Amino acid sequence: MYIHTAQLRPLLDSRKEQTLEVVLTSGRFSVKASVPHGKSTGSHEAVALPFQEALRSFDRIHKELYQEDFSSQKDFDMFLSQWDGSEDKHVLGANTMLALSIAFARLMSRERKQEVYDYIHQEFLSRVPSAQKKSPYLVANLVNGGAHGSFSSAWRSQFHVSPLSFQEFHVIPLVDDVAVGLGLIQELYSKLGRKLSSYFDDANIAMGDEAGFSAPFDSPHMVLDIFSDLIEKYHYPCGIGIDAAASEFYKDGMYLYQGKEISKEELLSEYVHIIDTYPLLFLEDPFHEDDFASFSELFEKVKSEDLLIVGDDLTVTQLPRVAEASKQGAVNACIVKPNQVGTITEVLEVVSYMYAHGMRAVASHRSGETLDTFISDLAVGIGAWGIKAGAPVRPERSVKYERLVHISE
Ligand code: 2PG
Ligand code: MG
Repeated sequence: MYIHTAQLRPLLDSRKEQTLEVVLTSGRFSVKASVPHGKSTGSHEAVALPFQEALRSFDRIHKELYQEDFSSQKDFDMFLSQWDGSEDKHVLGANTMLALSIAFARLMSRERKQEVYDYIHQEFLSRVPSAQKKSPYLVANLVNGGAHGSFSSAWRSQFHVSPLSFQEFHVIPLVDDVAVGLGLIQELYSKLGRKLSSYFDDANIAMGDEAGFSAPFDSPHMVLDIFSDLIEKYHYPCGIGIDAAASEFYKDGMYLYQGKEISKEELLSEYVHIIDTYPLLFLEDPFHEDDFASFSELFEKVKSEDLLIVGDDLTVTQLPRVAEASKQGAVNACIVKPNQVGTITEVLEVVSYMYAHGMRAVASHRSGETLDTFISDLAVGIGAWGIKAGAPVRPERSVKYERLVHISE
């Protein structure tokens, strides 16, 4: 397939920060793809370039894009990787690369009269012949702390509590029907909102980066108690998840946890206590991004089929880090964020490695999102265990859920 025109355009993400989108045309078809941005980014992620810099690189590559007849996704992505030539993608920029890679996938699927998730699935089958398409479990972030929290100025003086150290508190409906799962999340969201109004002044309840609630909780236990009470009271078939994003509160060998310096051993005991007390299903980045050993220690201690210990900043959707996590027995699941690595081909490669080594995949949005819904198609196409897409109450998050429901229909 020949690319006839390629454009790179600036775009604002949900945090009003600049990101980018690509428009590609081929023959009769014109498609768009945009990419999100993280805030709690892992230091081993591929490099995203600021728009003006990205544009300079794009100006150099885009005419070359018109010269080639690309026969497959792999062919196109290899072209991008070779043109970039760097390990961390800083020449072309992983953000531009991913937008191009997704747009190319959309063009190919239009050409082949396929849905994007079918196209991804077909690509994936060549690596994992037994792969099944399926709707993922919804890992919905309803309380935003850490780097994603919003704090009103009245907070600290009025409540004298630190903001939550953990970044995300999820509810996870354990139902196969994605529309039913979404309905449960919406119900929980409204009930949670009403409950929070009974604890806090409305002026102190804000919306965090991923559209979950942000409020002066006195500890993570308060959030977990509220979640488990709601789940129990209404018999919701739901588990609970946490993304600690621990690199964000780690400094010089210690963790600044809820306003107190604690050691990794103390943090580990806190996790064991949480796991013993609450219906926890999912625990992401419990330790600093380079501390594979503490992940393994925790994993050994709490080993259970029913609890996912998940790598995100630890594994950054990149093969060498996922392989290291597997070798060290650090996790049994990994977050899959396409913009941590840069191309669809590399995403599929790393997911096939994960499956071959008994790990589950959880496709994920970023905290600064756009209206692009590629991750929903990706999640279904690779048969991911789950998807993180935030709280379904703001367009950049809701569109991901709507796409999943539409696919399942
Ligand atoms: C995470 C993500 C998405 P960010 O840590 O998992 O929820 O946050 O995009 O800020 O890295
Ligand atoms: Mg994370």
